[in-house]
Amino acid sequence: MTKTVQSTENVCRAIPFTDVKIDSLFWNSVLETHHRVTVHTVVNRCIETNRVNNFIKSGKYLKMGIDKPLPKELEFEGRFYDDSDVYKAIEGAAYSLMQYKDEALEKKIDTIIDAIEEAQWFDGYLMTFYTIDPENKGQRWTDMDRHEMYCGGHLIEAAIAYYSATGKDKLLKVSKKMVDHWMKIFGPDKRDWVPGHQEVELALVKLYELTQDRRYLDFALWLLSERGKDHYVSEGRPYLDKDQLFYKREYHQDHLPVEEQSFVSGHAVRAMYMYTGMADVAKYFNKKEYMNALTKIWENIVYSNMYITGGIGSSIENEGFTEDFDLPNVSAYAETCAAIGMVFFNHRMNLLYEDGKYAHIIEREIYNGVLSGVSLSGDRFFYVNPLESDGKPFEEGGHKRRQEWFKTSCCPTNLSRFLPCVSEYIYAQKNEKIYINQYISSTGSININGVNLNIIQQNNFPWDGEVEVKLKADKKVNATICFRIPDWCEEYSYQYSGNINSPIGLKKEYVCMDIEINGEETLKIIFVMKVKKVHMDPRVKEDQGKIALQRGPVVYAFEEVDNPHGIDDILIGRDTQFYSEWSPDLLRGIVRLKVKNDEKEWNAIPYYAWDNRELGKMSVFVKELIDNTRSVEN
Ligand code: FUB
Ligand code: ZN
Repeated sequence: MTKTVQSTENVCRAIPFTDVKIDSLFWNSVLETHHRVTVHTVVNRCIETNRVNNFIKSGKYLKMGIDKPLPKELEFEGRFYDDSDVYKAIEGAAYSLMQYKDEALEKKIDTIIDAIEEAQWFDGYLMTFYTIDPENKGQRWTDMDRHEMYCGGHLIEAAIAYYSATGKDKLLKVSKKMVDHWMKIFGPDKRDWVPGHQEVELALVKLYELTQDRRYLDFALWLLSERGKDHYVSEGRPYLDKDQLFYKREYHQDHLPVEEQSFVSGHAVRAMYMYTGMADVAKYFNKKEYMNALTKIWENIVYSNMYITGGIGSSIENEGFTEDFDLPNVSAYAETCAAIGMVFFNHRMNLLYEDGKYAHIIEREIYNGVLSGVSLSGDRFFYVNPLESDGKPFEEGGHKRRQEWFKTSCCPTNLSRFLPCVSEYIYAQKNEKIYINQYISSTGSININGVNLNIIQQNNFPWDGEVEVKLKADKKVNATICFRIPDWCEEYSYQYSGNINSPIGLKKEYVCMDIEINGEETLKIIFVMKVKKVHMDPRVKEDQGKIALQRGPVVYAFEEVDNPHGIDDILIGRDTQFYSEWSPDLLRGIVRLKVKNDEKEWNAIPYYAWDNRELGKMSVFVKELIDNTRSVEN
């Protein structure tokens, strides 16, 4: 039965990042580094590591004729899903190009896109691994874990981004031809297919949004509906034992039909991308059963499977979830991509439910679990984000330090496409209701019933909780402005004047005010930012008797380099005093915490900034002096 696509006219939508200009001390430097360094770094590394070359070789081989023997010099190099990195690097470059002109970068991307086009088979198929890997060439669509649609999904996202940035549609045509090929083979009454690594679902929804061609939306829904029905076929990866967690059906969220899933499981990135796709599809098809499943899953993630940093997926074994409350610090996997996936998922949930509790998580991720993935220099990355490190060199069993690149480089390329869009998470709108979800100095251009409204936010987040919002409209207009009250904030106050009605109380984590904007109105909201001692749920064994420090949205860590007497004997109790100190020359400018106990003093830095200096121990959680610990002080 054909499902009706719901009108989205009256749904809450994000103000796109292209309509929001950030001007924030903190984010300006992150974004400037991203544009100056990260974007180029990941594009160049895709070139240097032969990822781009695989496309060039595939094009040459296709020209020779796929039935001809594969010459040695045209053989595939790397891992089977490496095409996806090239696509994500293009996507990141596209977003950067929307904000900064860079002819050389654009030219470079155009050349890569030419190579991608040439690597596409005449029938639309596109994946270099199955084109030129000597043992797998021509074996397309035989193993559902081999990421063909995962790579394809990233291609779609890159194509849309590049088209939006430049108006050039070559890659978009390639991706549509690829999807046409998929839809000829797979679908109701055709072959079954369960993508072993989800991603394609959310990408298809984006393609629908751009083209309004609902076949893409239907295909996304169909792919989701394939799960949990014993359709999955995979040889498995040869280097792992079949009994391992890796092979359980939870690994790729295929253990139950998606609407019956009620707890988080398996590989964290796969899971987050799938939930994001489900939320997208739920919006267009009003699928209540998906939304109910997502609500339960969300609670299971956030209350039982998430680190204080927003990191998720604690185990290296399956790059994902194990049992509830199993959140070890030293061996935390907490992949950067999974934290990014959490943002995607929570963003959709925030818009679907107009509930600030999802934006709380986005805030936690962007200042902690995501941002820790990239060095302050913009060219070194964490794939794994532990909450504690013994400071030993990797060769002696310690943690890997930030790396220039990885054999599997999903995280650097994901960061490259994520960061330039961070302003997408600041404002949302439903008719005349405006949500301020993130406190980032910026100007958002919003349209309310044909009236242009500029919302100008000024603050010094994440270091200071005072927020000023100016509303400037070109005609008289009524609006409701909703401020998210952050989950870390226990005390806040506001000031307003003019045509602003008193706020109604807190609802779904927002305080809303009705305003008649006649020219310009100003509001101020002050979130008291104190150092908070955070306990994890007592069922998290590793953190029993321990606490972490958080100030505003920023989680802190103790690094050996700031603590000449070491960090092993840090003890925090009721009499411990905390001092916050703005340190402009340290780690690109941070608020450093000084922690004092009688004669002893320790320094803590934001977790995201750790491992940017010399090797040493690090810990987010430290011992708590029990029975002496009830107050929170500044
Ligand atoms: O398999 C593709 C990507 O590589 C996954 O998302 C990451 O977890 C890593 O395994
Ligand atoms: Zn990753």
